[in-house]
Amino acid sequence: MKEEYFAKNVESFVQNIWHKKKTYKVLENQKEKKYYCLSMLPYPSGSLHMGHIRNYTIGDVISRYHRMLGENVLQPIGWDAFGLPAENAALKNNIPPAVWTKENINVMKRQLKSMGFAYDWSREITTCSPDYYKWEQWFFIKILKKGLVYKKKTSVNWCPNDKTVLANEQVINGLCWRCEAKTEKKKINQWFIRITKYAEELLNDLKELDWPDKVKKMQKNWIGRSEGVEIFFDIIFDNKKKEKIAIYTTRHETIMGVTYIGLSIDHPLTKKIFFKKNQLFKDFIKECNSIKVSESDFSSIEKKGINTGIFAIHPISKKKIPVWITNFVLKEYGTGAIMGVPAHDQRDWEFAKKYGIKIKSVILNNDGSIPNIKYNAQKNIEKNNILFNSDHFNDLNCTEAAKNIFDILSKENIIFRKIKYRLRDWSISRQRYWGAPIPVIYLKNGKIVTVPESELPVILPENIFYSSKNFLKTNYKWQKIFFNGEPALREIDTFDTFIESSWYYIRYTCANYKNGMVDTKKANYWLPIDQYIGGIEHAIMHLMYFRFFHKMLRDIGLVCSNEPAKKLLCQGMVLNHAFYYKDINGQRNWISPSEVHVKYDQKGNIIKAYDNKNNQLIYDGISKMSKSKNNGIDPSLIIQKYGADTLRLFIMFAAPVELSIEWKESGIIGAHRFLKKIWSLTYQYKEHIKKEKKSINLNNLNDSEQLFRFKIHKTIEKVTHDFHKRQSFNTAIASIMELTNEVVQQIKKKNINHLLINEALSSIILMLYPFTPHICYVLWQSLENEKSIDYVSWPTVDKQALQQKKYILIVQINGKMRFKINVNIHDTRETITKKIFDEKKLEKYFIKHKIKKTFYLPRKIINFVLE
Ligand code: ANZ
Repeated sequence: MKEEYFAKNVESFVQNIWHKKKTYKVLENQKEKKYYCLSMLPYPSGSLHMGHIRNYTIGDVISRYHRMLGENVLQPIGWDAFGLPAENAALKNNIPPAVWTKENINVMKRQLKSMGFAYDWSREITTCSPDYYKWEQWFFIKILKKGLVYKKKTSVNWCPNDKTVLANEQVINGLCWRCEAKTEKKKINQWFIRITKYAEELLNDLKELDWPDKVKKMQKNWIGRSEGVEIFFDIIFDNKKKEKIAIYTTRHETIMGVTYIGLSIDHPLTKKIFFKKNQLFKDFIKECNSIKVSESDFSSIEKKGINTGIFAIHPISKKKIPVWITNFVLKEYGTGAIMGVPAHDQRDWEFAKKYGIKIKSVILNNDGSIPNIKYNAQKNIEKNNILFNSDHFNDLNCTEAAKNIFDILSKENIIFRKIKYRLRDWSISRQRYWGAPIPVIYLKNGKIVTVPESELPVILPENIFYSSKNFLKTNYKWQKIFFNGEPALREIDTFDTFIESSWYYIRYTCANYKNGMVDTKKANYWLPIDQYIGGIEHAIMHLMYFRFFHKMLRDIGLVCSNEPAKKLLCQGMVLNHAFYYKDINGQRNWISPSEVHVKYDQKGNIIKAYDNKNNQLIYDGISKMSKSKNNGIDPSLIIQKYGADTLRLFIMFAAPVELSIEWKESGIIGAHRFLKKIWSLTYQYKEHIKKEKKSINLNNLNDSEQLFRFKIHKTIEKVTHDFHKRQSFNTAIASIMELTNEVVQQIKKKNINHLLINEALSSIILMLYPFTPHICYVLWQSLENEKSIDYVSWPTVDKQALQQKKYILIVQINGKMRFKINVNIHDTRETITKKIFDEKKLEKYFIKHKIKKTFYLPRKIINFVLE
């Protein structure tokens, strides 16, 4: 151990040992308790950003802690290596996506290693490798044969910028989740997986999960279970009853307020009424199809429709009601037809208002008044609101009316309870090159067949010249094949990359397994994941798909658990200040933090900001570190300057894991200073410790030593609690720092008990090890411990030490602290007061003045108010 702390030397020394000894390689061991800790795998975008660093540091801290508890810990890592950015980079730099991706992986792998994460590198996965995607092709065929996959021409979300289809989940507020271009609707042939078959289970099993409520709620809303009824209405053509159509409603108690029927443009009846020849209809369809909004925005579009001139018969009043074709009724929800109740539904109201359709209110307000529906539909209807205008249902509340109406209509067999879901089947084909090929072949006779298992994987050609067109589309050499001697064509769409990330966590349990997708025995040993860590942005897509995949894998017998991950932690973002200046064209130029100079006033407000070229900068506030605002900090630079341990410590100390961190170089400096302090403390004391290493004789401790020992074990207790029960790592670190300060105080004393200092320092080093493993490795070694810290257990609390016999009471005079007194735990207030009066240093206060009042807070403070 050198006198001065050089993070770089320490870290490369320790990382070398880990690498050589394969310290974190694990095998299945039925005798040991397993712990599977997983951080979401990175996309190899080029280099690690601070968001990655935070995610992976949290995972590593938790993993190392569980290792110290004696558990068999699996912490793997891999690369989510397919995806669009590789194609864009290929176009820009004229290199094949595969080359770009692999180069990035190499860079990022080095960075991960420099952070000292305890990964089992023997299980590393790269999803663009044929060894990996072979098995998802195999799985696709398996579930296709089970009826869980189908191909359909549908209207899909289309990103005109990325020129590919997006799943519903990939459209956020009408924008592409990746490039934020406005999405469009387009009709194309797509492969789908029937996630809807699992809707009920995906919803119900949320209850089992120890996941943040926010994520569970988002999933629940996305699945969108709705309990309602289908009601059949008779349809009259040319004064004759001709058809029955079903509408879906969740509010059938409003049936007496129905003033029209609304059909979607794709409803079978719509097509029947208007033959293609009808120009009015054709124009309307064309107009509707050109509306470039996603489904989520449908309710807010301008309502439009055409009156069909056809009527439906109201099933209770038997009156004729008009049938309209509308642009706001979705084809794929419910039955694609609605009963319009404009008084009580805003969308229906907007439509009725526009076309002068009757609006009839049938439910009173909460206070019994008649609703004002002049400007809006009625809002805030509750189940106990009373009906009016509703013939023999008048005076019933909504619940009673719903029951009565149901009973009446069910006698005629025209009402049925139905459960609907918002969740749609997952469209998994992408019109992109850089993805796993879908293992399907199109025969000349129009038949579609799957690739024989013996021919898997269908390998994606890698060393290619890349153009903006879908490369597979123009690569006839690859596309044209012979199947059973007949010329045939390969599918040129590739899988949505969310497929790869839906099952990688299983493959880690048997990463090198050659005989199948999953080695069931190993998978069942490790699964479910005990702790999963990732960003909240994955709340719906990835976290839903991977639950779905797990259930399908269970149903084909490859795993036995119901859910992939028991516990989920969503880490907060890393934020930084952003600055820019506008150039002559009005373009914003975002300046990297390393080039920004800021002057502050006394209150810490920014007075002036400028860059290296002296451009006056505009402060844009604090926001997530991002490429678009150029406000990211390169982790490698921080590691180079201060070391990985400092970065790890800062990241874990700056805020509770689920909240945002504000980047502060001063915080980094503080963390570094703390590590230096521990280093020099250990350096100073290692000689004494060497000499006096005996077990502590607890009977010989004096009062102050007892108190010190109490503090040591109280800290272990607190930190353990913070780790285990609360996952509150920042407070754990704060407690370790406090104990360190106490050690510093202790060594200033004359009679130092070196054994106690050793106990304190050792506990500090052990508790810090999950956060800053490199420095702790060396410090531990320097304390003459034979066993490497990598194999030492988490410190345990000595209950005896916690039976505190003494404590410190603060003595205040007129509210100011004047003294600290050591008192026995059983001392009464009288004894304590007497002791204080006997104290020489306090004599001067009590001789001159009389005591007016005394405030006593047992075990904490005593305050004398003097006259
Ligand atoms: C009558 C009614 C009266 C409705 C009222 C609401 C309020 P959730 O709860 O989200 O499932 N609806 C049904 N199918 C539709 C479709 N294909 N496109 C657009 N809207 C559709 O929503 C169910 C409600 O959404 C249904 O209940 C129906 O309007 C509408 F005061 O029927 B309601």
